[in-house]
Amino acid sequence: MVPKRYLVTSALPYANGPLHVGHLAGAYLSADAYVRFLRLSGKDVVYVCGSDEHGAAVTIRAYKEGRTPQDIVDEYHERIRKAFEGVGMSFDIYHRTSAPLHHETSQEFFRDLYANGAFLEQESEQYFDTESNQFLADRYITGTCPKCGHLDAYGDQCENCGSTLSPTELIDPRSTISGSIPVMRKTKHWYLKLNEHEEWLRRWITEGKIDGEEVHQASAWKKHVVGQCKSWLDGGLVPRSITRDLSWGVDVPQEIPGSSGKKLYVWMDAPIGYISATKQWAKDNGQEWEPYWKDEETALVHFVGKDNIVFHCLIFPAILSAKGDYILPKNVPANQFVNLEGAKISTSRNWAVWIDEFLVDLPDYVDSLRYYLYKIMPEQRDSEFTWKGFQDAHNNELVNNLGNFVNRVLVLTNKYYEGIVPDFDESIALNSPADAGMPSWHDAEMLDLFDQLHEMREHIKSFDFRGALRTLLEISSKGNQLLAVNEPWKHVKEDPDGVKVIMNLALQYVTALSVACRPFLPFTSDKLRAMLGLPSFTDKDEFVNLMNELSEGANLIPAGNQLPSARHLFTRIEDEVVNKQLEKLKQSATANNIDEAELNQPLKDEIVFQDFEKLDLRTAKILEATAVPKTKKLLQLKLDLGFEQRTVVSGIAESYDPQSIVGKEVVLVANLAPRKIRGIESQGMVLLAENDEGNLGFVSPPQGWDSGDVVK
Ligand code: B3M
Ligand code: ZN
Repeated sequence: MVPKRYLVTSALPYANGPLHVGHLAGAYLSADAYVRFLRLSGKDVVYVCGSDEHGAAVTIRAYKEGRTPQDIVDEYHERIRKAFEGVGMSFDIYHRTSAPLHHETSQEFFRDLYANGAFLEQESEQYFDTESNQFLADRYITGTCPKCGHLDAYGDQCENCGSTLSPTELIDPRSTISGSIPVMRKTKHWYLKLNEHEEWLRRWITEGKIDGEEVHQASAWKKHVVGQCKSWLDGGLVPRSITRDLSWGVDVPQEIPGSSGKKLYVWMDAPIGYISATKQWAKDNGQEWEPYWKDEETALVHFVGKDNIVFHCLIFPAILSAKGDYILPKNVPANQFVNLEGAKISTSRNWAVWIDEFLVDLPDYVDSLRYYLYKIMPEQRDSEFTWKGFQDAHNNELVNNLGNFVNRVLVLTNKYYEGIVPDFDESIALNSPADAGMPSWHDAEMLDLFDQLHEMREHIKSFDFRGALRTLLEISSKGNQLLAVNEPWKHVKEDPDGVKVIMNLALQYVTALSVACRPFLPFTSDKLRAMLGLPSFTDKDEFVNLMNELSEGANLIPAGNQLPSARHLFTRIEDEVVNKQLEKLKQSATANNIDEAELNQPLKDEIVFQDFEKLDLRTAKILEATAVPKTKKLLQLKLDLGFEQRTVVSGIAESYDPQSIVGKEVVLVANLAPRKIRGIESQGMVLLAENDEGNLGFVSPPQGWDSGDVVK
């Protein structure tokens, strides 16, 4: 069933620190492309987000800086809001959970769940900090992780091994507030009876069904999302505490006995922040909020990072179900994490690319940052941000592909036709007169464009933004190829009519790109529209119109349209720009004791299986090993492949004594083109692993296998 409307959310960032590229690549840019595309497709969509202002991290920072929590959230709410604005996030509202409307909405949820018996009341012993005079839960207490020994595990989670913990499990616990050793004190809290939701949640997650009726397409959920939920469900859901003894947060409604000094646990109120934001949006825009949260014909989609999966797939749905008459999400397409130059992004250790700094240092490259983050988006597995990767993606794909195509078309249109889109004679556009009545090759190319845009649309609908971006660039590559094959600059004199067909078609391609790039590169889209002398967008229906015009064979940009003078879409990023950023990171590493050893080798760009298939790897045995004269690092090896022998030069002299490796079984890249090394023809390459200290070790096949066996 096609949804009547969409309500899209992105995780509410904690208002206790600035935004970095990991945030954007996690819960935000994917949602922005999705929402922009829905709007361009004429859909009724509301996109809500806002600051999550009650987390422990806010009060801990306030305590450490001698400020109030309100001070902290006021500063970071504004900084985060501005950073999102700077990178073109198209929220319909960016709200905040310290707003009274949010407190009212959260308390309404609490009252209703309390009244309908969704909570368990339980007294328990909890750690108490006698110095700061407060109970310690979640991030207020740290200690050694009982599962992995990590010294700074939190009371609710170990960031090192990802385990969910409770404060009493910590070894050598200490208060994050005062550093003191806490004591145990009795206290009463309310617990969401999550165990009572286990069965329906399991069917909802794994089958997409409620009471036997399909409510979402389970197969469209990412495997790692379902996997994480199933491991929680298989472990058995237990009642989960949803209140805390805190001074900052949403009050437990005061009429409830024992509520004094009690606040809602941040993960109880934060997801309700999506609802209060929708209410505020409706108020601001004279709309009704309830259809977006209560009508089964609404598609609710939560975009989050992988550390928020359980809260959005199990806990919040249980709260919505217990509240009654709310819809559940159709999908939670969570992303994994982005690392930075080989190490985990860390706010506390200033190991990040901060968005507000990026906007100051590289204000003209926001779309380049968006492009690169879509390109490396951690949709199925963690990925790596490197400044070199950013520079290459910009220079090789945006400048050399998209920018180059657009510039050639505009320059040639200005040169041949004074910037006026040429009309053309359909009969010229036929492959031959015999084809009269058949679609001209101009039409055929336009239909091909339709197919590519349809493919991009399917990628976006299945939350495959990397695939959609690849398709977008394929359209631009096709445009470059169109010019390279037909070489209008060579034929414009002797075949002016034929060149008009080519240039008109190329201008249709550029126009299509001005629409299709908008979900990803909104600023570039605006520039392209201006360069084509076309109106900018209202962000409504443009993609629908584009596909209708293409399917009807209509022109996207009319003949006679006047283009302004051509200008470049992108400018290259030079090495010194990137080196300056790398220098900043190096200083941060020094200042925060992030040593080289921690910076494991960043992953290279993703390849496809066809790339791997080109390699021919074989097992081999070392018959002889001798040092290469006048070198410190090189050994000359004679290898037996079973069916032949090879000479290979390998840089392992500092890791191995030659005699010690005779007879060793290794893996050889057997189809590597031979190359001369110090005058010796090396016929292949032996696979070696390098550790953090730079030592090299052979990658060996299973013991005693024949030489020449294929390694897959
Ligand atoms: N404030 C952000 C995080 O866990 C958290 C998300 C709330 S979404 C309702 O990174
Ligand atoms: Zn751990």
